[in-house]
Amino acid sequence: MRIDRAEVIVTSPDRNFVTLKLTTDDGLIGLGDATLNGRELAVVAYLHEHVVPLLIGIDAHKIEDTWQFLYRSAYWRRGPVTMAAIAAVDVALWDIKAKAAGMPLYQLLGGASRTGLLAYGHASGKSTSELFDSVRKHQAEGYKAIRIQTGVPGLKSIYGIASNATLEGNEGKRYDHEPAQRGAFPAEEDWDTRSYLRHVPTVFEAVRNEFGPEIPLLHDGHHRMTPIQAAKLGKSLEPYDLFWLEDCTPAENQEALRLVRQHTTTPLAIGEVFNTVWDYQQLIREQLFDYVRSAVTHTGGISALKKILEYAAQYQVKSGMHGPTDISPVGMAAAMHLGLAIHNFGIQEYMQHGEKTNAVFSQSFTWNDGMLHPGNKPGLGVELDVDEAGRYPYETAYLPYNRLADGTVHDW
Ligand code: KDG
Ligand code: MG
Repeated sequence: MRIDRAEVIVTSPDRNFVTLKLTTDDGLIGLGDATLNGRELAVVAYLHEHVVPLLIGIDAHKIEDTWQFLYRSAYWRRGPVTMAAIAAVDVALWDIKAKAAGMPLYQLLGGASRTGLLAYGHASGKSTSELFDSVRKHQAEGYKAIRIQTGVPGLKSIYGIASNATLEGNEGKRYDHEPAQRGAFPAEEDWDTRSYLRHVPTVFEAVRNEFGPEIPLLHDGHHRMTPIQAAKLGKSLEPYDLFWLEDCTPAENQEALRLVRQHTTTPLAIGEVFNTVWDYQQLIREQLFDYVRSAVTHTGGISALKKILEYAAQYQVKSGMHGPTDISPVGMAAAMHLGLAIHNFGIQEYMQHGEKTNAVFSQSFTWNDGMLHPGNKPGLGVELDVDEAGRYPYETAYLPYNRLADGTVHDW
């Protein structure tokens, strides 16, 4: 069974997605997600110029060998572009192998370790009443775990608030349900850490008073704090029993979490911008955090993320795979198959794609009573309608960036 055709498909139904489609000489199709939000075309070029030509004629069964070949033969290792490209090949090959076996992919990864995957959604509001409405809406949709993001007095726009899109100047720019916006230049947002640190605990207190102690609540700090600021936030959120505090410090400094850890028992999650096990090495070995945030799409695929999660399991660190709308339905399906099979599953982020996206990618996963399941079709369970994809050409879009009141660029 050899790779006969490799195509890179770019489509922008509700937002941009990059998909690798491999076809074998006996007609099996494998899909892999290579979407890197705001830098999509860099991965397209990497795949087109440097990966696709190497794939034609390879034995589609050789998943590990192909992974090692793409990683080591490039010499220039790691990095989000390289690892998203390798991930797409890896996932497409797993899709093909599972189809050839006539099994849903999770069976090849060891079989189901649970009946479904607990998922969390994104509730947000500029004001507390808007936030409460959003929590209720998520509960009505079945979510049993909810991320809480809130507006901060004095700040015009802030990460994670769906209604940022209605701000003056942002009309019509937002697309899908997350912060990237169509347009030729990143939108500017504002930031003030002291106001944020003062406000967030009051919001969690209000949410606990309104919705009770049971519901798992999460929060994303989105890389904005220094270690001591993050320690302070973690400590002040302890009474509200968070499931996790995510990306409290910039992710590239692994040592930052040592200080945070010394001060707080609030569980920590990090890693959505990581791309190899090397980014996690110290964090896992020193048990400096609790949840691995990597997506299959950004971490070299199922083969590589499975190894990271198996390493993490030795230290009681669990999965919390990244699942915003910039992970395509193909990437989400890969996450669900892996999450179902591993022992140390923690929680899955699940934001839900829009109707146009679901028309391009038909999917077999189920969403029942707050739990996801990848379904039982052979392979990943996702099909790409190429004609439908062709109706939505790529559109330039960027994530926003932050400036402080004095004009200094800050982490976003
Ligand atoms: O592309 C960037 C988004 O995926 C990111 O901002 C979403 O932080 C995020 C999350 O936790 O979902
Ligand atoms: Mg995040």
